[in-house]
Parts: sequence; C-alpha cells; structure tokens
Amino acid sequence: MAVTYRLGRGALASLPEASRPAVSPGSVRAGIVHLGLGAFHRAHQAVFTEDAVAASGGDWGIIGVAPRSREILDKLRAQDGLYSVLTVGGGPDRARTIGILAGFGHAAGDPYGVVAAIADPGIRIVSMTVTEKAYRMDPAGRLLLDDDLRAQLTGQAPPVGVPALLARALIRRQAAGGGPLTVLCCDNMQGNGPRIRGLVAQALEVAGVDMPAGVAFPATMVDRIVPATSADHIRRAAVALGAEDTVPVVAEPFTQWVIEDDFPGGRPDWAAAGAVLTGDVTPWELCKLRALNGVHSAAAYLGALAGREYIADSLEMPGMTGLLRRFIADDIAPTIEPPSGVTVTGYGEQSLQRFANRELGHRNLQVAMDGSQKLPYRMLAAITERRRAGAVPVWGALMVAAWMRFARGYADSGARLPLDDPLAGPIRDALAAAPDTPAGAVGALLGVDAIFGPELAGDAALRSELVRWYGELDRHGVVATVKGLG
Ligand code: CS2
Repeated sequence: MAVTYRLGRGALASLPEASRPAVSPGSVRAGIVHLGLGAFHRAHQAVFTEDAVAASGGDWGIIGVAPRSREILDKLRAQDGLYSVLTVGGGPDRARTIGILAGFGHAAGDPYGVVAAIADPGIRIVSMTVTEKAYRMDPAGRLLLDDDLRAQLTGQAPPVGVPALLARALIRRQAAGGGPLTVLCCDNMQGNGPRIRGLVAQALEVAGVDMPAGVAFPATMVDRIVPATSADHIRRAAVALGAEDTVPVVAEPFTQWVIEDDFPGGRPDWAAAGAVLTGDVTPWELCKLRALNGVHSAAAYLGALAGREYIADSLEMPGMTGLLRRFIADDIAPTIEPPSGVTVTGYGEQSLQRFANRELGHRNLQVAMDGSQKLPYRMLAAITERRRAGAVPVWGALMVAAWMRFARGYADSGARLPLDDPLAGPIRDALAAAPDTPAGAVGALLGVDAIFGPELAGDAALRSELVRWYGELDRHGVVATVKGLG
C-alpha cells in the first residue's frame, strides 16, 4: 500500500476506522501524569486508559514525562501527540493510533514544570514506568542516598531523579491544597506499591516533612512484551497504518494489567478496558516476575552466551524449552500460590509460547540488560525461598550461573557481550580481583552485596551448585549443556 500521510490529527480522517484513536485527540483533559514515556507505557497503560475513557468517560488524559532524552517528545509533538501501536504475531500486523496523550513534560530539562504538573489539582494519579534502577534503592528498598540526591531532596538542586521528583511534587501539592493522589508504580518489582511508599516516605524524611494524608500507593502487575522499536517495525507500522509514524511501538497481542484498587482521587474505568481490579495483586505479581520475567531472563542469558540474537532464537535451541519447563516446575512453582484458576506450570507454558513470537524481534541483549536490578525479583527471591525450605534449586542455580558467565562480558564463541548494567563497575572490579576460575568468579560475584546479600552469599550448598554449573558452561558451552538437559 502506498503511504502518503504523516501521522497527525490532519491524517486521522484518512486512516481506516479500526486504526483511529478510540477518543478524540485533545478532547480529554489530563488527570494522570506519567513518568517514563518509553515504549512499554505507550503500548500498555496508555492503551488501557484510552479504552477506559472511550468506554466510560472521565478526565483521564495523560501528561507524558520523558525522564532524560527529549527526542521522543519532539517526535510526538510533531505528530500532535499521536503514535501507533503495531500488534504483531498470530495473524497479520495490526496498527492502531492512540490519542490519549494530553500534554508533555521533560524531567531533565524542566523538572519544576513536572513538579507543578503533579501538584495541579486536576491530576489525581501519577504513574511510572522508569525501570528498576531509576528508583535508586538497595535490595532492602532503602534509598541509595548520596550528596546529589540529598541536594535534590532538600531543594538545593533541581529534582531531576524520580525519588526527588515525587517527593518535591508531594510537598508542593500539599502546600497548594491539592486533593488525594495515587502514586502508581508500573515497574516489574515485587510489592511495587508498598516499596515505592517506603522510598517516598524516606525521601520526604530527608526533605524534613511527613507523608501527606490522602496519598495511596497501590501495587500493580503489568504485562505485555514490548521490544525496542526497530527500523523494520517502523516500516511495517507505516504499511499497517497507511500513514508514516516516526515513533510507533510494537507489541504482542497479549496484554494484562492487575491493579490493587486503592485510588482516593478516583481512577479511569480500567476494568471496562479489560484490567483486573483486585484487593491483592501478590499472586499475580509472583507469577509474572518468576514464571514470566525470570524465565525470560534465563532464556536471554543462555541465548546471548550461545550467540543467539533474539529471544525466539533462544527458545529454538535444542533442549531449551524442556529445560525452561523444568526450571518453572521444579524451582518456581513451589514458591508461588497462584491466583485462583491458574497453575504456575500453565502460566509458564503460556510465557514460553509468548516468547516464541518471532515477529516481535525481541533481542536477548535487551532482556539481559540491568541484570543486577532484575535478578533479585526474578530469580533470587525464589531461590532464597527454596533454600529456606531445604531444597537446592538446581535449575535456578544454572540460570544464575549463566548470568555470571554473561557478566564476564564474553559469549561462548569469545565474542564480546556488553554489560549494560548500573552495577557494571562493581561487577567488573569484583571479577578482576578474583582468579578466573569457576570458584573464583562465583565467589567474586556472590560478594557483590547489592545483588546477593549475605544469606545467599553465605550459603555453601548454593555456592557449590553455582560453581558446578559455571564449570559446566565453561567446559561445554551453553549449546551442549542445554541440549543435554532438555
Ligand atoms: C523483559 C520485560 O526486558 C525485560 O527484562 O523481561 O520487559 C518483559 O518483556 C515484560 O515485563 C513483559 O510484560
């Protein structure tokens, strides 16, 4: 199909009906400030919110805040805030335009503008998808305070980071008599709501104030696989949409959102858009973090070490799905009381099917990044629980050993692998100071306290299992090891 239009309000009438936004762009007043305007938010919460407003109304437009780069803002503004979601896999490509964005902010360039936006009484929800590392917390959930963060919290420096933005905005909102507010963390962390409550309370304490009344921090589980948009996705989005879009997002057909229903200032009718509103998110969170994300990370480290580019390639390695099934059944399932009507193995099976969606083009290296921040929720919590129950989680140990091999920075072929991780410095230092042997490397990495903590580092049975697997991977490589296990 010849593409003649550039996405923007003027092009909407020319798009096929099914590709137009469900709300009239610019007609919905803002009720939400969202920090983190990346692909995930635009393919997940923004879609749920647009559908909720289309179904039930409400002033729930989203002010999207980009934390650092302003490139996305410029591109979205050039398209009147419109972008498309390209759904791929399980049929022909489908593109849909989203028109729920009601304004923009830039945390790095105009932090006080963002603070003012959150303090506005029309805003009743501030949500976030900023990734684990942006919260600057240790494994126990305490703020990693340094002089820079202190200065941001006490108002001596602009509040450019997430903890300071939230704290300064709450202070300003309270001073202005702003009404109740919900802070909604949509990042992949266990107990994300309570964790962020603790973090914000600590940030406010440093700033010298108490947590204002009427602020809620519900937990939420978000789920949709949304890889980084490639040039090929941009091309396919243009074809499916019939208009050129410089910032489409690509996603799988599956989408799920489970939300603890605690919104003192009200909320969009997300249930009308298919979200589950519940009193307890925990069973869903645990399934998601361990039987989806944990397995995703495992496939990413093993695949990257074996030189595979995409998650779908990793799944196709002989023995891989069998091995991942054992990991789920033996080491993850015993740690989870699943939601009613769900089995962990069934949930895990669905995860494997979703990972096999080749159309997504999801790179192993994208899932592998930030391992130090992801591993604790995705693998180490389950391993700790199995060890406390007296079991040795053999497959879990293999997956952690695969991360350890990945952290060395080399694939089995000897090709370099990038260690894109906020703790890359300490990880490299620890490895450089230890002998390059399985016991040396495992010991060095277990000693990185910000990842493993004393309980796992002091566990002799776990350590020997890690050393054994590290040695296996070292001697035989991932391909042969996985082949023999599946
Ligand atoms: C992935 C997640 O990049 C990663 O670490 O495991 O982003 C995953 O695709 C989503 O959590 C799925 O909801």
